[in-house]
Order: sequence, then structure tokens, then C-alpha cells
Amino acid sequence: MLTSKDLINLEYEYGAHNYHPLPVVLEKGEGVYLWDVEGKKYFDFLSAYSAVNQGHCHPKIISALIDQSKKLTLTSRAFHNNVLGQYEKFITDFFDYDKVLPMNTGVEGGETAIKLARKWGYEVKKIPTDSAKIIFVEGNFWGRTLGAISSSTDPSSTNGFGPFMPGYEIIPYNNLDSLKKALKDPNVAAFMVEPIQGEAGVVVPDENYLRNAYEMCKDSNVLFIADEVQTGIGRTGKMICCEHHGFKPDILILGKALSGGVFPVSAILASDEVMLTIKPGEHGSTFGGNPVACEVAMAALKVIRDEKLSENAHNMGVIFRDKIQTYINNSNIVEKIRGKGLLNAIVIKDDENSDIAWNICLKMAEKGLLAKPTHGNIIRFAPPLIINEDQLNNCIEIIISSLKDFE
Ligand code: IF1
Repeated sequence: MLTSKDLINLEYEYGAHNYHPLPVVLEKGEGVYLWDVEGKKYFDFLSAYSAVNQGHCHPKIISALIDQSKKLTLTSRAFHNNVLGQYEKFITDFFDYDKVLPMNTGVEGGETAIKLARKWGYEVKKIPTDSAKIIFVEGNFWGRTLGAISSSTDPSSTNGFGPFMPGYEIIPYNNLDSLKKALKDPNVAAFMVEPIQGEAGVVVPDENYLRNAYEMCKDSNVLFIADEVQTGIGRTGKMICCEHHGFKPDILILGKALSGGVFPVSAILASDEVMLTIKPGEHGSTFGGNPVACEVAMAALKVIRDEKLSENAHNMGVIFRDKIQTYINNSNIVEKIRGKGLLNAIVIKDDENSDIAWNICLKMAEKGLLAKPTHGNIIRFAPPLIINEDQLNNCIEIIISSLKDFE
């Protein structure tokens, strides 16, 4: 029987050292709970970075995975299969778009969105060849490919990986003047943004930012690309975060909880005008749109809809922020809480390099709740959206008592 320590050592010995996980070795997940190899039970307050919105191993999603896996797992797109078309109709109806391009990971979603925007720029907006520009914002995070890190302002994402992708412009987040100025360039094809910046530490923009940014893009004939890989699928209290702001992005990128954490599934949704600029043989992926991914994604979306998980995320989020705020009002270590729905984070009164957030997370793990800092002094709290009020209150008690240990 291998202990947590044995298993951590195996990873250290034989695996790349590209992560620094909490010293917890998980073996089982069910709903809001996780168990480590020694049998200790935890509340999951990270949800695999918002990929497990439906709760761990949701029976309906697992059934979809198993049933399809027994029939046909992968045909490649060299041939049709009996599931893809049904999935494409389901998801385009679900989010009200003309077309979907199925991929696997969130970063492939971003790469696909940028390729679509460039293609649309050249073929529809008539931008001179190889001159298309994409605008990004400081603090963005949309994955680890060279295309993604080329838009990053975080040295830990970029150091040592140059040279970078041309045709990118990076402006401040939550700043309409800088976007207005950047949109003056006729070669801009798209503006790509997270409605709430996840990795940056759950940075919520001003209430009017996204809608005004969208309107400004429309006025400049520029595509608005919403990266909802982390904010989508009910996480912020609506099916997609842009819904809070009353507009539909021109290109919508979904991932993570699109499969309930069961399988890598991402989707890029757009109008015919945008999507049909990519012709047969110009883009794709071996696993993109495979029958298992399609069945899992349909099951995962039905769970969010049928179990009203967006509504629950909203309601539980209000309780969570209210109760944590009450504690913060008398805290000398926590500066603030911010977030929407069940995507929240607390900011510790310390610099980015402090290890207090890490130590608080170790303390919470001891007490049975798993969360992880993002950027030294920020702790993200993102439980599965199925969490009920009793479980939430139990978690709030663990969080506050852990914080008090550091007051
Ligand atoms: C890691 C972070 C979160 C994302 C948004 C696209 C992607 C992500 C808004 C790419 C992925 C993951 C990546 C994972 C940890 C996690 C993460 F801390 F890295 F930044 F969530 F905040 N858009 N985020 O958040 O999706 O290709 O990974 O499927 O790299 O450690 P992916």
C-alpha cells in the first residue's frame, strides 16, 4: 500500500517538475468531496480550477462516458460519426450560436478563436494579409502554448520561452480608454478577454466594462472573443458570465466544466460569418469532436441546466461573500473578498511573495478543505456548483477558523 509520501516521491523522481502541488494525494472524488490515499476526507474548494462544476464523478456524466466508450471512442474527422452532428445541434441551440468547432483543451479553444478572428479579418474585414492584430489585456491567462504565453504579462509564463507571436497588442484590463485607443487601428481583428480574470486572482472588472468594451468592438467592426473557459458553464451564477452584462460574444470559448472534469472537451462557438471562413482541411485535431467527448459534454450541460446549478452558484455565492466579508471586517490579515457566483478569492494583506496564503491553505487542508493560492497572497475559492447551504456553512467555518489561526 503506497502512502502519500511514496506517491509524491514517485512523481518527484519520474515526473517533470512543472507544478508545485499541495502535499495532498487524492484517490477518490464524489460530489463536493475528495479523499486522499490515507482516507482523509476534504471539501474540494478548487474544483480542478472550475472544471468540476457538476461535482466529482457525476453519475450522469460518468454513464455517458462509459456507455459511449463501450461503443465507439474515436473515428477521427476523416469520417462522420453518429454523435457529432447531434452534439453540434445540441450545443449551438444551448448557447444560441450558428456553429461550433469542437476541440479538446481550453488553450486549443483560444488558439482556434484567434485563427478564426484572423481569417475573418482577412476575408471579411479585408485586413491586409499578415497584418491582423489581436488585442489582449494585462493579467490574462488562457493556457501554456506559445500562442497563449505570447499575450501574457506574467514572467513565470514567458521567461525563457521566446521569441513570441507577432500581431498581439496588450492593454490594461478594465480600462476602456486604452481599448478605445487600440481600436483606432483598422487592422484590429479581435479583442480577447476573460469576463473575470481567473489566474490573475479572480479580478472582477467594473460593472460597465464588458458591455461597453463589446459595444466599442461592434462600432469598430472588431470581434469580441470571450474566454469563458473558467467563468463559463454556470460558475459565476449565469450559464456564461457575459450573460450578466446582456450581450453575446462574437466568439465564445468554453472548456473545463464543459465535460464536468471527466474528459478534455472545449468548444468554440460563433456565427456562420465567422466560422465558415475556415474551410475543410484548414484546422482541426485528432480528438476534436470525438463521440465520447460529445456525449460527455451533452450530459455535463444537461446537469448544469436540469439541476439549476447556475442559480445555486449565484445563491451560494451571495451567502459565501456575505459571511466572509463579516469576518474580514474584523480581520487584520485579509484585505478583501471578490468574485461572482462561486468564483471567489480573498486577498491577504501581504506582498505577492509571502507564503502566508500557502500556509493558510496547508492549515485548511489539515481541517478538511482544499484550496490553493494563485499569486502568493490570493486564495481562490471555487467549490463545485452543487454545494448546498449546510456544506457551504461547514466550509466557511473551516476557512474562517484557519484564517484566525494566522491573525
Ligand atoms: C495550468 C491557471 C486557472 C483558463 C482560462 C484558458 C485556459 C485556462 C481562463 C486553458 C486554464 C488552468 C490551466 C492549469 C491551471 C488552471 C489555471 F492557474 F493555470 F491559470 F484555472 F486559473 N482560459 N487554466 O483558466 O485551458 O488548456 O488548461 O484546458 O496550466 O496549471 P487548458
